[in-house]
Amino acid sequence: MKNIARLMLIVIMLILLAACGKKSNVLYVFNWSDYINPDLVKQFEEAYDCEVRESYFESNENMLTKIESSRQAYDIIVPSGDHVTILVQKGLLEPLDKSKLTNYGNLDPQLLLKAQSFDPENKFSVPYFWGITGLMYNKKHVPQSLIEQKSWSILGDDYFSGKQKVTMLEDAREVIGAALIFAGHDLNDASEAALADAEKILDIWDKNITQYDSESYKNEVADGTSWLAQAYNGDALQQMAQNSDLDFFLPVEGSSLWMDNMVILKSSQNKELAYKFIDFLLEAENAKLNAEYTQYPTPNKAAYDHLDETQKMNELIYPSPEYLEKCTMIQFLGEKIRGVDALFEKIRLN
Ligand code: SPD
Repeated sequence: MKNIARLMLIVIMLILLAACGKKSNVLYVFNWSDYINPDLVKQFEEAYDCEVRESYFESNENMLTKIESSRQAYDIIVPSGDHVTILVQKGLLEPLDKSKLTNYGNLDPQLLLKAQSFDPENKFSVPYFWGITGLMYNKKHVPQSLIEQKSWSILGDDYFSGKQKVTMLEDAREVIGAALIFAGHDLNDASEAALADAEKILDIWDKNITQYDSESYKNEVADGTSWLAQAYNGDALQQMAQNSDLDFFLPVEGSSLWMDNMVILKSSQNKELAYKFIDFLLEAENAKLNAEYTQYPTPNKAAYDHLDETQKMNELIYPSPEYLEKCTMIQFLGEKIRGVDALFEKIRLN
């Protein structure tokens, strides 16, 4: 009996010790993977004596499903613009108290204006990074002659036929968007006629596509598992920094533009800490370190001004105004998204 009591005492002491070791001030952040400089997270934890628990998603759609179905109370999430609108309409976001964001003024006013297309008045979201989508390839496997045209058409090239070496993103708006652009339509055109044209193109490309994926593609082009992949620019540049066999281009026909944003969920249990985290990432030097790490274009003007010239001059990160003219921001489509999603499902499953 005595032994049992002693054992129970030891167990209770161990539980208490474990609890003491844990931080009670925890911030739950739900973000895209490889999208934050880990040193900044550590610095924030030290400065605010807290723990940041990060979890990751690979598509806006998966993020939304998780937010709506999981019992995990996230504090901050990082949706793309069209999904900010969806989350606002669902009543899931906290209107921001900008007086708590002392570094908000560092954001580029022109980009804040652009963000109003999905968040009028910039009421619920803080731009985190923007970006552009293109094609990453492995030079060891894709001959230069195929790249010269710099066209989306490479996705359907016979060179890849039967080889299972091409991937596209697990992102309906990006996949359908690329086909719409290639067919000469606006990226946000979800009319029946435009989607029918996109489908014809996707039927050709899909013969070469081995998977629609937004996570493993990064390493797979690097290790030769695949040779060509539709890719977000920062993801590609992160890989290129480690592997000189890799390269990336922006298709001549134009591409998609998007903006990912920090938002606080209404259900957040730790809003004060969430504001501190967002403000910390908005601070100029921190935003600069974050941009250097992720290789994505920053909407933080104060950070941009202090970036290294090589970064600022890199047109794969900050494309020329002429190229940007050919690009379109992914917009919220309302009910019309059903047609886009249905086509993506059809292509993926056939
Ligand atoms: N690894 C970070 C990827 C961020 C991509 N977000 C943009 C999605 C737009 N369709």
